[in-house]
Amino acid sequence: MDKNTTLWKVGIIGERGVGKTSLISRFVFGVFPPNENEDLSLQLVRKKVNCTQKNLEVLLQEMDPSNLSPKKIENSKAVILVSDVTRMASLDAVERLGKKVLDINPRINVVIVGNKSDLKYMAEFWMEEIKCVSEDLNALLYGVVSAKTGENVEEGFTYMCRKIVKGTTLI
Ligand SMILES: Nc1nc2c(ncn2[C@@H]2O[C@H](COP(=O)(O)OP(=O)(O)OP(=O)(O)O)[C@@H](O)[C@H]2O)c(=O)[nH]1
Ligand SMILES: [Mg+2]
Repeated sequence: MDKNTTLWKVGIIGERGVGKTSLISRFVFGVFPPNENEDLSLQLVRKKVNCTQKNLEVLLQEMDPSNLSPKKIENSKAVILVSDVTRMASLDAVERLGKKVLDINPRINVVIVGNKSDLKYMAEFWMEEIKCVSEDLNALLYGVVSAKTGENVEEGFTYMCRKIVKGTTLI
């Protein structure tokens, strides 16, 4: 990494099975389901982001919601709170986890996504409900995504980084 590169740690948090690993795999490697030989949940995964103003790379880390590490959250630039649109309880968990994260690091950028948008016909919630939670948590960005089809995944990550860059004067 050259000295002009900025590296941001980004935590991925959400209840069991919402698709955290799948989103990382889709974004970083462009594949779904994740390669069985690579346990992404144990690794920090790095990826360049196409952001005009900066050489920017993100270091993604899936975090265990039952054992959030204050140190990791303090060191993260952003957190992506993931829910599964087919399970309302997973959005309630996002609200709860988001508050915990913000207690630890009030300056962290919060992004809220409802994953599995390809299962829209089974959805228990959609944009309206995600918007409510995102207002409560003062989120930078929210939306529905699908690790399976790739809908909004690359765009969402890129847009998140561009928004953070715009709002950041010093890194
Ligand atoms: N239909 C659909 N299924 C998905 C999507 N993303 C993940 N899944 C499925 O949901 C299940 C859980 O996905 P994971 O990526 O392992 O979820 P996780 O949040 O990392 O799970 P834990 O690490 O166990 O907490 C798997 O069966 C995936 O194939 C999606 O966008 N659409
Ligand atoms: Mg996982």
